[in-house]
Amino acid sequence: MTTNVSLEFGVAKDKYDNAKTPQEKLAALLEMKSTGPKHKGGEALMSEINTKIAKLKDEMEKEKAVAAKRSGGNALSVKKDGSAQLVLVGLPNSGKTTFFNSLTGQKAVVGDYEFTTTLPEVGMMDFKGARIQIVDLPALVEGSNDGKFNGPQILAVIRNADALLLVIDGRTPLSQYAVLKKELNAAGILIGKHKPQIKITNSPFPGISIAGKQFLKIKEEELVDYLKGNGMYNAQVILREPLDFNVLAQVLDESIVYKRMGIIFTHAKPKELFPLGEEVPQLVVEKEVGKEELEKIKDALFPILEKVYVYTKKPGEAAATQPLIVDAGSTVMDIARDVHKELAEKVKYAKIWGSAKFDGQRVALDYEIKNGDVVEFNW
Ligand SMILES: Nc1nc2c(ncn2[C@@H]2O[C@H](COP(=O)(O)OP(=O)(O)OP(=O)(O)O)[C@@H](O)[C@H]2O)c(=O)[nH]1
Ligand SMILES: [Mg+2]
Repeated sequence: MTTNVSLEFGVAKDKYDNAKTPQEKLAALLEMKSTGPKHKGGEALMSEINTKIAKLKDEMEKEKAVAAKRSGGNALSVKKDGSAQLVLVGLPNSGKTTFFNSLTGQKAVVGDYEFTTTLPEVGMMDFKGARIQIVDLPALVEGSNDGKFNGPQILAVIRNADALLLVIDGRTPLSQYAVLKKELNAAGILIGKHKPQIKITNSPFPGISIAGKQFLKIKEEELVDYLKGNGMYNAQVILREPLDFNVLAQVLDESIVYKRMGIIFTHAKPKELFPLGEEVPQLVVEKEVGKEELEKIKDALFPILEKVYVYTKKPGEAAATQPLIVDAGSTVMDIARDVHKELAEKVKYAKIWGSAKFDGQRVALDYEIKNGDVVEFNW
């Protein structure tokens, strides 16, 4: 390498020469690539760097696959850990790994070329002292569901997630969102909505009974015919939201899953946000997220997990400093069960600081806990 190079390039080259791990080597090479000579005389050098990057990535991928095989798993599968799992989903180069690094404090490799990430990266996000697992995935593309670029394996991880973060380049938000939605829907993953509040179950009693008929958007006979057409002659239908043929087909399709989501816009603020309602937080993030901003982002994203955080306490002692993360809608009893079977057996009532009318208010075991509550178990 005899070409005249910049100071920054020299620093990057030093890093490369001293790199110990393949990750460090790759990071240094990428830095060399971005600071290297752009003039004609530098072409040979740049091509040498590109070859090294390609080779290294290849080796790293093989190594990861071998490690995964040894541990008995599929290289693209992810073991759940922490209180909940949030998965990053996006097109190539949208900024998934950059945001993953912000959330987890990790230094996974970021690159200005497509498919930098070829295998899932897993990290932990600290949330008020509790741990939430973040998974950075290889990109989805048009055709993922048909098998392109490990699409089916990536979609399998998404299907299993507690909630999704769509990472979208704010410069082309509509087209990016359209591709993601299409691929997810094709894989039976419906985004941004709850499972419909509709239950259709086989019943031991003859005939088809329907509760909540005011929600029927099709004729009652049509519903009955449809169910019979699907082999359900004895069934119980409970409607708590509008039912048309479309929803009916979704409810009966057991392969469909529903995922709550948030949207992260990178690179630029989009002209306007998507009309998705308050249920879907939409945030614009910078490449470098400041500490304060990061806490705001975490608070804004937490609700999509449909969990609440609570601090448990014993009488006469201080409250725990780390919260417990439990399903939204959990009662005092649910939380006692989460803590210990024994506690669930002996607890008689709780005192609540936070959502109760006054601090230390005594509540029954079916009291529903809200975010940030302190719960003191008494027996
Ligand atoms: N200006 C700007 N650049 C960003 C932002 N987020 C990421 N980038 C840049 O966009 C490029 C791609 O970032 P990555 O984080 O590697 O994107 P990715 O979605 O993980 O890409 P793949 O792993 O290839 O799918 C890099 O050059 C990043 O530095 C952002 O918010 N603003
Ligand atoms: Mg990536």
